[in-house]
Amino acid sequence: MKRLWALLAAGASVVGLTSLAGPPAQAATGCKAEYTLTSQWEGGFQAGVKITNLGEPVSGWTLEFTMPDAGQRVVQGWNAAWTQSGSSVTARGVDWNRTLSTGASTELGFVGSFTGSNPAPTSFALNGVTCTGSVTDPPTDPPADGPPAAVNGQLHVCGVHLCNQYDRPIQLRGMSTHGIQWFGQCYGDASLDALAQDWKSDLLRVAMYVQEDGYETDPAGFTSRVNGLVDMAEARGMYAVIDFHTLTPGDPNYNLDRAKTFFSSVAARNADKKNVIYEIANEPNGVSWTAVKSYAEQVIPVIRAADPDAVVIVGTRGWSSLGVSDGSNESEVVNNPVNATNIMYAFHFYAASHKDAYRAAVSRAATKLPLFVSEFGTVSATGGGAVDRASSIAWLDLLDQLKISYANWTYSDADEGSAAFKPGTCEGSDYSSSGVLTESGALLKSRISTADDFPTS
Ligand code: IDC
Repeated sequence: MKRLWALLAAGASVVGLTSLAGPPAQAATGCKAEYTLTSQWEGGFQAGVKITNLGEPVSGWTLEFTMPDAGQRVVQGWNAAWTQSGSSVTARGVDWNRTLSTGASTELGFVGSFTGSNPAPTSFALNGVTCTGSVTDPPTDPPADGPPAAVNGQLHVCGVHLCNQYDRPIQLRGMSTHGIQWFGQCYGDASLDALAQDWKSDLLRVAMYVQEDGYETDPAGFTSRVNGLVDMAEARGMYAVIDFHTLTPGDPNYNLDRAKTFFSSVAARNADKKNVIYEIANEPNGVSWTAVKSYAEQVIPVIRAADPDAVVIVGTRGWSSLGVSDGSNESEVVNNPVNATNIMYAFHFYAASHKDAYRAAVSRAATKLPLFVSEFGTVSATGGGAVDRASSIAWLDLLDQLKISYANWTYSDADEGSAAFKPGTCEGSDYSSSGVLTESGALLKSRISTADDFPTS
């Protein structure tokens, strides 16, 4: 009481007293903060902060640091609750990383904006204790080495995220094939080498149309082509999304028996692989969510029976728009989810057609549903027309911020704006020079080839 009185006499505020009366904050006696600028573009950047607790164990922490330039702002962060006041940034630990034993580390990140220069932040402090480890210290752990599927291993859904074998959220960034019935010549060794090595793609989505001269015309042949592409992706350390590319008709139940036959076969054949993700219906359309859910609840058990631990992506109403393109929204899924675990919901968009209202739906839905953008285009929903750069970049920034995995339509030389390569490219063997890329291809290659953030502990 004497001490409190002394504080009051010294002018301590009621707020100060309230915090004194609350649970004592456990102060770390030392810490290290490592800041990495992972990418930067005009007016924006992405950064990671690794904090290591060098003091007593803490169960609840707050990291503070200062942005040196007045124009630097945290736009959105992850793995912590982020706030900014003036130049001072605060990140508070979240449920799964709030406990840090002595010597333990956790990695946070954020997307920021800047107007002037973009210097590294200073004055890192953990629970009020200055982190004396210099921000320029070399990282104690070398960056994850090796191809994406090797580093991350078997994936699973954790909360609303896709998690790797270390139970840490990751984002996969990659490309979708065009219809393999039409563009098979685009998926040989040379093009997949370029995708893995030059593009540093984490995944290949294999779009196997069911109609339009696809699977229904030759089930055994298409099953084997899909398996061949899964193997080619695996050999290059990439994940493979097996896309049962239903489109017309839009009711996936029309293909229910084909889906059961196809997925029981590919799931059994690929059960031991760690690089396979199953996408059971590309774009349901003209059909209710309950019909899609019913389809999913019949196909998923077939996959689980053969391959119990693989992630499954479920298409959503209105061309996988979470219902938005049908005048609905994500609540129909939130209120009536598919009765299965380890699943994600597909969200597709075409940047020139689908803008703020769709981005708002994704921002809302991402707090409640595990989302996977298994297809998107930089152009209009026809797959053609001009690249909408501003909308595409807004989308890609949002997906990066939310750690939502994506595949771009298409890694092909189709004569349409969404294709990454100029027409005729797949008749040759050069997939690497900048001259073969379209505007869309150049944009996606520049985004996908930046360093991944794959935690390994
Ligand atoms: C488009 C192709 C185009 C093809 C058409 C019909 O780009 O060459 O003629 O399909 O098969 C989707 C679909 C995807 C579409 C794409 C662009 O999943 O199959 O590809 N799109 O229209 N949903 C929204 C757009």
